[in-house]
Amino acid sequence: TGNERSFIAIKPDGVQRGLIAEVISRFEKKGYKLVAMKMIWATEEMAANHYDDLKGRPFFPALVKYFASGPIVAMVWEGPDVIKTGRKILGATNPQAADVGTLRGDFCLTTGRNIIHGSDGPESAAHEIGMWFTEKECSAYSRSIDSWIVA
Ligand code: YYY
Ligand code: MG
Repeated sequence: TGNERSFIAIKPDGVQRGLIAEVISRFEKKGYKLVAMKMIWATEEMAANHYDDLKGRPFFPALVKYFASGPIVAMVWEGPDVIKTGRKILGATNPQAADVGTLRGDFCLTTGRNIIHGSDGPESAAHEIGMWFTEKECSAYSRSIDSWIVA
């Protein structure tokens, strides 16, 4: 939980709907540090690999098509407890169950178009970061404001 990293991706619907800045803003204002970011149009193979733990679920084919339906914004965010807290910022998987004030609670309506992905644990975070980014693409840097954010 100390200085963890989480993989966060704005899905194709979030990009199409103009929610890139809104998502970045929530994580940035919270105090988390953006250490990698790129826009990428995933192939269905990449989408299937990203969601390989869900292979065999009835919604898997539709999920893969949705995730590969347009460019996504892939990011790595760093900071204390960013995996668990990041999931709270996203809100519940089903937007109808997501609390108001969360990204999914505020900006979307159905599970099949829930605008954003976030790693659900340390193992998936490591797998996903390694899948989407090289080590060199993740910048380890400090900000002069860090001591005003973390103590
Ligand atoms: O991590 P999170 O995105 O919140 O949910 P997962 O259970 O990992 O499922 C990934 C993705 O699959 C979800 O964001 C939407 C889709 N999905 C679905 O379409 N229908 C379901 N019943 C469950 C998940
Ligand atoms: Mg998940």
